[in-house]
Amino acid sequence: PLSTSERAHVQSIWGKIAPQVNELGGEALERMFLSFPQTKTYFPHLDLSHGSADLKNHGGKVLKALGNAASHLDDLHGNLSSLSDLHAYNLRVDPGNFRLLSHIIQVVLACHFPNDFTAEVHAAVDKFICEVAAILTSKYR
Ligand code: ZNH
Repeated sequence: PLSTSERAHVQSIWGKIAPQVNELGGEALERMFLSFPQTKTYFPHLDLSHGSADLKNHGGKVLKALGNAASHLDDLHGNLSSLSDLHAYNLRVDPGNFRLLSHIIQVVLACHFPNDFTAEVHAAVDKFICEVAAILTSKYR
């Protein structure tokens, strides 16, 4: 679980992300698809071209879900329960891809918030996304 200061770091950086989830989320997806092309296989139905509305829309959903989780750190399992079902039973995303997305989100934060994304905030965000990913992949079998 996250310590008190890790929680504060996660919540403060998510306060900066919240007003621009579609832009930042779209950029994260675009970077993920370029750096790790195998992740594109889950999105044959979306327009993955640079700056597309689909990228922003889906990227926004992912970052919003993380922001929502960041404000429910005492009940992450409850907060993520339906998303966990979706990823395990419907989407069947290879669990390894969560590490890739986590890495990419951190690159986006480093680019956009160079002053706020200190080593400590970085470590807290990494731990947070790792906990979320563990929950989203916990129902796989
Ligand atoms: Zn996921 C979906 C979140 C990861 C793939 N996702 C989704 C959604 C959300 C999310 C919110 C929406 C839902 C609804 O609509 O209801 N994810 C998320 C998160 C994470 C993730 C938070 C981490 C952290 N995913 C992921 C990965 C992948 C994915 C890694 C791969 C690569 N997702 C996905 C898909 C989908 C989703 C495919 C579906 C889409 C559509 O729309 O179709």
